[in-house]
Amino acid sequence: MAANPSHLEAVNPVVAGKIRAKQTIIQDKNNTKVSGLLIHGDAAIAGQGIVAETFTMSQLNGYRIGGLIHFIINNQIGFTTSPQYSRSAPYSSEIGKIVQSPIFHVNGDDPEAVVLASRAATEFRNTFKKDTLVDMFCYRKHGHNEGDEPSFTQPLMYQTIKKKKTVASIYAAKLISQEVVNTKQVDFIKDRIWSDLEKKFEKAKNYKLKTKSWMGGQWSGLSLAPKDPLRRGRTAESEKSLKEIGTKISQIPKGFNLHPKLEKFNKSRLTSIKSGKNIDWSFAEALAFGALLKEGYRVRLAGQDSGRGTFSQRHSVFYDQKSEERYIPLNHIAKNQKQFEVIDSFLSELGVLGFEYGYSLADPNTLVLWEAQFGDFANGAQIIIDQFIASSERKWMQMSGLVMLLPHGHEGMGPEHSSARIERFLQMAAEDNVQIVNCTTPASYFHALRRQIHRNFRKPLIVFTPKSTLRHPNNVSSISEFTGRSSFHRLIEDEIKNPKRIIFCSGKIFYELDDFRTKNNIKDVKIVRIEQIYPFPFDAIGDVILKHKESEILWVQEEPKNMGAWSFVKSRIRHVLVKNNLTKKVHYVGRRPAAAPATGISKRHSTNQQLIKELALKSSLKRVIKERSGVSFMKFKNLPKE
Ligand SMILES: Cc1ncc(C[n+]2csc(CCOP(=O)(O)OP(=O)(O)O)c2C)c(N)n1
Repeated sequence: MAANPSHLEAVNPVVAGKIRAKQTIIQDKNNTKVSGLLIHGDAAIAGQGIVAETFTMSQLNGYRIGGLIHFIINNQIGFTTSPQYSRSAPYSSEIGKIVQSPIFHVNGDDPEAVVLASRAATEFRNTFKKDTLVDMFCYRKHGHNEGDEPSFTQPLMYQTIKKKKTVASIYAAKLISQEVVNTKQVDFIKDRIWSDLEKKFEKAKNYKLKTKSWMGGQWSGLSLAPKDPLRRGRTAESEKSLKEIGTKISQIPKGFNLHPKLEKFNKSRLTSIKSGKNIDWSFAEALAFGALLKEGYRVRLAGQDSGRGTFSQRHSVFYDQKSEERYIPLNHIAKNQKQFEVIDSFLSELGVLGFEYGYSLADPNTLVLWEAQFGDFANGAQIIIDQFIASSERKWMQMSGLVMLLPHGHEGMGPEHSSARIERFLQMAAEDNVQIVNCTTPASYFHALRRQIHRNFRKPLIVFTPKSTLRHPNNVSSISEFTGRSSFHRLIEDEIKNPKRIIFCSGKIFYELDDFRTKNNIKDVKIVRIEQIYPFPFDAIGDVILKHKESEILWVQEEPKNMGAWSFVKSRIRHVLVKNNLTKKVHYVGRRPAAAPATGISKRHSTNQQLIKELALKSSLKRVIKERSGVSFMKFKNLPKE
């Protein structure tokens, strides 16, 4: 039984994902050993878009599970709403037709017919490996809940229902008339069922949650997260192994017609792995995946166009230019390696994220990642984020090691495609429910990914990922940052000693600030990158602040003031200051509050970006304080030249 939130139908793709994982674990290639049953209401199945998404995925590579059985308890009403207001189609089951599913309409007053229809549906699913539906026409005896008065809204229907005999008594009368049972036997069966239910009801009152009982099967050996804030895990990999992986994934089989640009791509990867220098973001990701596969963990990455990568950065699948044959280098690194499954998902966020979340529940030993094309599209999956990812450990003791990759950053591309809504993820973070990182180096990302598997607990990981800075010349790591005693660090501090000012920031703005600092030969401003924003690294930030008690402290972000991490970090940095008896403040530098995440005018974007850098690195504290509501180039008469 899947844990099911109140949001009707949201559980559908979660169930499908769980089934896919279970089938993969036991190598149920024909989908004969694991299947699922979804129970729907007639209003919900007709109304909720996630139903269509779950049907759409049912026949796709990467999502196929050999069909689900859908059972509609069609009581011909949705809370107080009649069918004519619930759907435009004649039947609530119409949605099944998008994959030509057979649909069995059956009278709920006839239990034998219901059993027959259900058996036929099951047999069809098992034979043809496709979704099937049973649409059981019935009625709801009382209101939506026991206290509701149904005749406020459906008076005629409820006059009829009141007069109707129950299904049990109709069926009992039929069986008695056929001399299959007698009245005494019917009463005996009824009593037995009632007393069984009563006993279980009483037992449920004393049910105590046992952590252990949730940690069985695939989860055995795992436990709840420790209090230790570092939680590093052993994530480094030997240089020899990384070189082996890096070399293997940058090669193609003989006779494979690789795109000429990808020959260069491979060549450059070979050069960097050989020299141990300039390992970029996507290469670091491939190395993280490769190391896990070699160690015996599966990796499953799904997202729109994830195989190639939205920014043409990943190229985890090569296509023969003559035959279009696919070659996935990560599946050719070692003899006993596990499988890398990379899926160009269909165009869904809600259903797809639900599926991957479900997968992660059933298999904690696969690194499961969902990638948004751009981070802002994650809001299409908000129900899965709120109802499952953020809250499921607290609500249901259900852990998940799911990774969400969300491209984020202001690059003058306009209000769309700029923001993964960092602020929303931070707002939902509490009680150690998720991990939110904004890595600024390939090695930091490498360790964050490997940490997901190499610790004995699981927590969802939200990663804000780069776009233009995928190729920033400084966004590279050396092999020593992946090997030996290297690990994930929640903060990255630069070498500046005795700074007049400390800038705390997170993510891609670091590179712009750093470039500006170098260009302007600024030597007294320290930049500290918060790589992990949640759980918030209070201790590490305290260490930096205490080392430089006299320094001014700024928070710098490129997002508008009502967005980004500011509203989350300000009270936390203040807390660190107060705790250490420091009376100074943390000051804001960034854009002023805005309705849309970014401007649609590229020039305005770059001017504001420039103002942020100037204010953060060159201006006096007095000026910073004056601009505390955020920069906006509209206010400046003499615009700086671009
Ligand atoms: C996504 C979502 N929207 C609204 C609700 C509130 N709600 C709960 S039950 C219900 C009616 C459901 O009707 P139907 O699907 O026919 O199922 P029934 O309760 O009749 O079995 C509604 C609107 C909800 N739980 N989930």
